[in-house]
Amino acid sequence: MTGVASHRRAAALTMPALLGLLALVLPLFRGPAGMQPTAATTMTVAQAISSQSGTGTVRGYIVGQPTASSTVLFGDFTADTALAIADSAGERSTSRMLYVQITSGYRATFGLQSNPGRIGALLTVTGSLTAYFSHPGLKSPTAMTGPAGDDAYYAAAAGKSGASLKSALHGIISSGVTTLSYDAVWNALKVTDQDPANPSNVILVYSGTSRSKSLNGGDPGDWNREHVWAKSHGDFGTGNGPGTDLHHLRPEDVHVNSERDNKDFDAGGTAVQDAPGNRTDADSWEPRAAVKGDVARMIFYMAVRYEGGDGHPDLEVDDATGGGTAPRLGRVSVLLQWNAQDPPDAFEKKRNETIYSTYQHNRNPFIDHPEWAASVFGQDTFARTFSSALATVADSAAVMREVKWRRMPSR
Ligand SMILES: [Ca+2]
Ligand SMILES: [Ca+2]
Repeated sequence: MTGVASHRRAAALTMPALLGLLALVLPLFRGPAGMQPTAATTMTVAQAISSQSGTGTVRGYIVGQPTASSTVLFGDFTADTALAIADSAGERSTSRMLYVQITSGYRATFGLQSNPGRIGALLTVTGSLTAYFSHPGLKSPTAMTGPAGDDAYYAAAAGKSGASLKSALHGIISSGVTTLSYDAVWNALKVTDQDPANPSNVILVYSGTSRSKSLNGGDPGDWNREHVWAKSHGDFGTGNGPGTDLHHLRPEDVHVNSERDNKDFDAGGTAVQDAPGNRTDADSWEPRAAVKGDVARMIFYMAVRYEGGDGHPDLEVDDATGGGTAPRLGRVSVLLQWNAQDPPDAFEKKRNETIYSTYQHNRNPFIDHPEWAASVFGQDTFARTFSSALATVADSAAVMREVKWRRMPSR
């Protein structure tokens, strides 16, 4: 009991202190205000490659770590000193990449060895357009910023953790939101879930299949609109709101969608025949490895976005399966593991960006900051579970004392 309490106190003290320090230090990394670029001068990576002189501001997707003129690491990063950016998040050809030097002040924030989750994220960088690793490059950066999600958007969450972080994020992702009709979701999914390798198709979330966008519907072989947060868990239906929120709606095969039904998420079960890598049993569904984290982050988003008080139920995670129609979805302990196992990839980040810029104008904070999931749902959920277990034990003890007390006089 003492151990848990002191652990919570330590976490509560150190997280805000660390984040507060970051908030103080981060602005220093951006260089003097006079050197901030104007948006009008921002170049694409292709423009920067063909214009290797003077200084410039370039925006592109982080694709890897260059180690030689024609070698870029796409994983297992070995240093924080260099980045490759491209106009497409899935670029693999080094001839279409710009190599960016990361000087010491930017390494902790942007280096890939320390921040592998930055792969696929947008980077805006200002510096000297000159060869680096004998390749078109940008050196001596004077400003580096991440996607819109990084800075201004999350300002109200700076320095917060646990319940206060959750509350700040709820405010951020619930303001200025455009809600879609359920009918509009069809066309939106054709954009957000487009197959990067085939613009005529969408990728089905659980099965991983690439299927024609035009096969949307309710017949066998069609894809339809899967509510990853099953809509019966809170019974929110398909009116504008949680039932039409693109952050948890995904294309899925009609049959696979009905197999998942309204099951909670948990590990285990038997293999799902037409959705390789997925498993299911009577009360739970385990998605394929490549989308385990995506599923977790969608559920975390829903629990933070919907807090009641706006005509919609307060959706919350719990650590159970088979919870029925209560506005709860589990199991949070497994979802936290999946979030850590399967960090946000380029597809998921681009999807978040598209929902933000084109449709709903709000973001999934756990795609931008997967580390926030443990702060919001980890120690707090654990502490809640623990304190309710302790309360139960205390209640039982009180009942026992009362039973004894009442029995005493009669004897
Ligand atoms: Ca994934
Ligand atoms: Ca909630």
